[in-house]
Amino acid sequence: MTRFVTIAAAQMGPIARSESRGGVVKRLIDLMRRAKGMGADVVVYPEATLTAFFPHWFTEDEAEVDAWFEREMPGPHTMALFDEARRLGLGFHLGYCELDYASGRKRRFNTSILVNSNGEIIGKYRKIHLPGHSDHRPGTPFQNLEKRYFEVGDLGFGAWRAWGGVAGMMICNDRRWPESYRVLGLQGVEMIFCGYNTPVHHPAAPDHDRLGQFHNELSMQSGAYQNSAWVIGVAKAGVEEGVDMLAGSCIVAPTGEIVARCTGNGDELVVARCDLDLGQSYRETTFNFALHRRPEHYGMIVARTGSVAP
Ligand code: ING
Repeated sequence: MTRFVTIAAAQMGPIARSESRGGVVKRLIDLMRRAKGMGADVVVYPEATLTAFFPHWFTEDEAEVDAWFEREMPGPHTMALFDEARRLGLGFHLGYCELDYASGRKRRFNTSILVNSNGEIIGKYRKIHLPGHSDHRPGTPFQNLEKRYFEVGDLGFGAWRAWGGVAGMMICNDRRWPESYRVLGLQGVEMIFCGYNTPVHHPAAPDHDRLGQFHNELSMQSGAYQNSAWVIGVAKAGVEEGVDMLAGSCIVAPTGEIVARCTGNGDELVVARCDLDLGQSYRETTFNFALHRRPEHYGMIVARTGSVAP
C-alpha cells in the first residue's frame, strides 16, 4: 500500500518590523485554511516566521532583542494557530525564535517545531549552522547577526514518526551543508522540512548573488537525491525592511526533481501529494548505505574536520 502525504509549502511575503504577531498569525491561518482546501495533511512555514528577520539589523538593547523571541510555544499569539490546526485536522511545521530558561539561564535559539493534527508538539530542532557574523558591520547594506543573537542548536538533527513516515527538520543555512541531510538520511528520514530567510544579496560575496536561486535549489535537490528524501524548502520572501529576500519555495522529490515551486514573492501556497515510498528504490540501490557506504575507510572522522592524512 503506497504511503502518500499531501504537503503544503506556505511561503510568506515580507513581515514589517511594525507588524504584530497577531497580524502574522492571521496570515498563517489563512494559508493553513487554503492548504486544507487543497487537501494538505501538513503545512510547512518558513524560518523565524512570526516576525521580521531581525538579525538583519544591529542592536545592543537586550529588551529589544528579547522582544523578537517567544517565551512559550504555543503562547498567547500562537495558540490561535494551534487551535485552528486542531479544528482543521492537519499538522504543521513552524519556525520561530525561542527564548529558553530550562537550564537556569536565558538562552536564545533559532528553532523549528513539528505539530501534529491534535495540536501537540512532536519534535523540535534548534538551528546549528549559524551564518553571518557576531560583530556590527555598519558599512554593509544589512547585517546577518545570527551568531550574535542565537546560540548554536543543542538538539542535533532529530527524526520523528509522523504523517505515515519519518520527518526531520533543518533551518536555512543548514540546507547548504551536506552533513545536515546525511545525519537525517542515516536515520531514515523520508521528509525534511526547512524554512529559510535568504537575502538575494550576499554582502561578503556579491559575485555569488547571480547564483542565489541556483545554489538554493542545488543544495536541496542534492540533499534530497543523495538521501532518498522529500525536501520542502519554504521562504520568507520579498523586500522585508529593505532587504530583498529570495523566494522560490519548493517541494523536491527523492529523485531530486522539483515537483512544485512558488512563482511569486509574497504569501503563496504550493502543494504536492508526496509518495513516501518513492525514495525506496534509491535506498535499495544507488544509496543503499549498508551495501555501499564505507565510513570506516574514509580516512577521517566524518563528523569533524580533520587534518588531511600525510
Ligand atoms: N540565511 C542565509 C542562508 O543560508 C546565506 C545566509 C545566504 C549564507 C547566502 C550563504 C549564502 O540561506 C540564513 N538565515 O541562514
